[in-house]
Amino acid sequence: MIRLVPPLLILGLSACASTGQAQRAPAPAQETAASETSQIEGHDPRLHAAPPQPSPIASPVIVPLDAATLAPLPRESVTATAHERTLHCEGIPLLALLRATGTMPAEPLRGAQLTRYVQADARDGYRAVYSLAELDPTLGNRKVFIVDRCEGKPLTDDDGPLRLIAPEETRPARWVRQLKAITVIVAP
Ligand SMILES: Nc1nc2c(c(=O)[nH]1)N[C@H]1C(S)=C(S)[C@@H](COP(=O)(O)O)O[C@H]1N2
Ligand SMILES: [Mo]
Repeated sequence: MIRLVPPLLILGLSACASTGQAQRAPAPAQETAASETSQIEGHDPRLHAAPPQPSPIASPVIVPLDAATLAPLPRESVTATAHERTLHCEGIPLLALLRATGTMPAEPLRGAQLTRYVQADARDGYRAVYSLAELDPTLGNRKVFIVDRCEGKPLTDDDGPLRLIAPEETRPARWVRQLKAITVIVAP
């Protein structure tokens, strides 16, 4: 009976038993030569993308929200309706704050500037982002305000003292109450 087993199979079985590992058959000589050739072609350095360059724009940049920064900025009236309630508020365009602090260029955004966004953080941990491109008057041209008064009164502690309001938006989900920080970030 044992004489019927081919001698090569017996050799293979004994090799596995001695190392305890699966054995891999060597590739035929012709195949090895072909794959070596294609590897050399695939490593032509002229065909490689340039490595990522570090962003020339600082990130993250914390935008000051103190009275000294906000006081000289233009104030506007803001009327906004959400959840069937209309608010009459006063505040500063977010665009004006970003431009005054150098985080938004005066010219239309281009190139890497299109990857920047504004992160708004609230004291209760709520956060929302707006892209700079949304705010750019030549792109999204969306109005967002930092308000400090509504219905002729300063905001309550629950809402303020500062709140974001985007009057063009149907749902007030990004109208961040208890605004604590504004940070301009380049998308990683
Ligand atoms: N700080 C903070 N701002 C917030 C929220 C929040 O939970 N915390 N909720 C948002 C959502 S989802 C909505 S709908 C509105 C609710 O605003 P209102 O309480 O003035 O109606 O606030 C937004 N701003
Ligand atoms: Mo909401």
